[in-house]
Amino acid sequence: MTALCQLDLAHPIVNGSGTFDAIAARRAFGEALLDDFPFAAFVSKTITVHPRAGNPPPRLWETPAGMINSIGLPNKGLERYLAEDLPQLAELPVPLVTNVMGSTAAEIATLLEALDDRDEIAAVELNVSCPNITTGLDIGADPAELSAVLREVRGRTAKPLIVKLTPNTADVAAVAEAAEASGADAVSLINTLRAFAPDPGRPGEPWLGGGTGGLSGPAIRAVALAQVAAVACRVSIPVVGMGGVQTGQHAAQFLEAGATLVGVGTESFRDPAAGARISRELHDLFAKSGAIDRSTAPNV
Ligand code: RRO
Repeated sequence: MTALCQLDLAHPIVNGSGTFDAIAARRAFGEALLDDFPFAAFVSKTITVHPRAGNPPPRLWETPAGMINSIGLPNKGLERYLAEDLPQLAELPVPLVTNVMGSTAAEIATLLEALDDRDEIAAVELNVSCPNITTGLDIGADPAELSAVLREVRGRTAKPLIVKLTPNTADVAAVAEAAEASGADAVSLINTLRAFAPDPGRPGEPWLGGGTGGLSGPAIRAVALAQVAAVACRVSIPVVGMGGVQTGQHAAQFLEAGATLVGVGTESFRDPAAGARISRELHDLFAKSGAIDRSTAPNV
């Protein structure tokens, strides 16, 4: 067993928010999905107070070792998430983490309050790191800004609060320290790295409808490992590490860097069962090496 913020988890592999649609997967794979669910906890895609259409297409660009997305937070909004998605997500055989984003402290407070009395939700992840939309408030890039927002909203929920940090900042460890000091129970990182894909047919113009996007996949794994290690040695709250994880060995590298849980993101687009495979590989790796089995040992 692994533990994160009082949640007992069967193993340390979770999904990165927005990279696995459990409702669509259940439609496609039926009850088999529930029998062998790929993740130890399920993190929802980001929801906002009001519905959002997302960015105009194209929304994806493939790079040599990853992809750039500019999805732009399309979601049905808080009210319809609670009414339509939550009952379905509550049927998953693992704890549910709901990911939220707001462009003001007031919006975030509204989201946290609305989720607080829903027993189906085990924890909340606050996304302060989306590089794809212009909110006018890059709260996750600056320690003081993040502290101010967290101090204003932290009391609005009794649930464990995971803050998903942005990698697009000068000193991610300083931001993580600010999150811990302002009431975060855990931090998760990294989100996508801000990136640009030129349109091959229109020199100087962006391919993506949203202009810039976020780079994910194997291309960012080395950056993610450096940021996770930098954060893990500066905070005492648990760290959920992710970025380009494709194998059990990659997951082990994140645990060795100080993560308590490991997120799988882009790899699930290629193989929807990647989470289950990676957790098996991780388990086998530790069993074979004789090292402390951090995939089953009690943790933080
Ligand atoms: O929706 C998106 O475009 C998006 C989000 Br909210 C995020 O957190 N990270 C990302 O790469 N894309």
